[in-house]
Amino acid sequence: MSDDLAARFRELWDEIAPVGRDADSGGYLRYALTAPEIELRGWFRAQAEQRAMPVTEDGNGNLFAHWGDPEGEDAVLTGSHFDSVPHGGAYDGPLGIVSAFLAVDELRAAGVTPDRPLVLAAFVEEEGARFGVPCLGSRLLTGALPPERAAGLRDAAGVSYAEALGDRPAGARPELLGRFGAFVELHVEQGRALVDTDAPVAVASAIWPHGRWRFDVDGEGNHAGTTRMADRRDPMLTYAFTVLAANKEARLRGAHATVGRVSVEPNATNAIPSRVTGWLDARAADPQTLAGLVEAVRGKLAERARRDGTAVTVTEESATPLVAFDGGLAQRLAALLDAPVLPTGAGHDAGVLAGHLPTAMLFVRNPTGVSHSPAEAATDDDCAAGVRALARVLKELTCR
Ligand code: HGY
Ligand code: MN
Ligand code: MN
Repeated sequence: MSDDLAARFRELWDEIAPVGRDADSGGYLRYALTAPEIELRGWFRAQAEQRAMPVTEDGNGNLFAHWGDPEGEDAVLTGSHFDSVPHGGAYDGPLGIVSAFLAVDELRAAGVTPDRPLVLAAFVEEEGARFGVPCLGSRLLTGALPPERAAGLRDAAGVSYAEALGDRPAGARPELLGRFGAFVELHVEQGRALVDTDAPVAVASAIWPHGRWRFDVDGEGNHAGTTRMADRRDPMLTYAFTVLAANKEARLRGAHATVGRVSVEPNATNAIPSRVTGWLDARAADPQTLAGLVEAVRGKLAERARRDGTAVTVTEESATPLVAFDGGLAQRLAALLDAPVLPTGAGHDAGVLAGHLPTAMLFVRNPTGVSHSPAEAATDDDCAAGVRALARVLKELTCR
């Protein structure tokens, strides 16, 4: 059935491509449990139904489609997420779900009958773009995040996660997690690691440790025109200096630091801000470097606040330790696919599940090397190669 796989990929892809796409930027606004993502969840259910795959939910907002007994043990899980960052790319997340459905088609067309249940997952709020904690669905499922913390998370409009979930009973589901024997997530590559290679698919070795730190800087709101420069306690200065310091400290360490989100109160052109809030996204190849980076930035922030006469509060919003994927599994899949093995600085639900079951990731080449942006891309041929690779891996893992 593989001969027209690229065409079948494009056909299925075009069903979801318009959902949640912003006409101006071309990026996606698919926030967890909002209309576009709910529409994609409906698409997921329809695709599962077309394949006679019953769908279950885990109470946390995660969806599962089952090939085999939904209560069956030692299942192989595959899938990814639908949600996006604001104006994100098309492939980050949905590629892993669309590819999983097509991989099921490939296996069935080849007459494969798995000896283990095969489960497709759509994890909720992987980006943390609405409620602020990434991999919220997989963290709840695994117990990495207590439901009471999730219930209190609020989006920009003040809607809590509990309200967004409706009457679902969020919380750890060890009995469900215990039924999974392995997890494989296919994902678009989010850097340039495959751009200059002839490999359309790679296997992941690790995810860099990373985290998010919110820093609130409080100063004295005042009039832009009547307040002397010497009399100001301007939090925007403390914030601006911290952004520059984070950039420098990251470069010194070969790490990554980003401040991509800021909020200003009262956010008026002719008013000195009373509060500026920034969010630091920090990542490094190892935990020691990451800790050193964050410590250095916190120190620079405090030092500058003293100079500016501002007050600073730093809150760790999420932290993800180094994820070293199951080395034996990664090597086994790399040999099976004749694919390179590479680390990533991007977080994934696979990084959360890896702490609970043998987990692997497949990356599909992204010719732009750009992600979390409308410029994110993948060719239909490479996506078809990804489906073939995923089908081979799922056959390898589900057939004894
Ligand atoms: O932020 C990340 O690394 C992922 O895309 N959620
Ligand atoms: Mn992402
Ligand atoms: Mn992703």
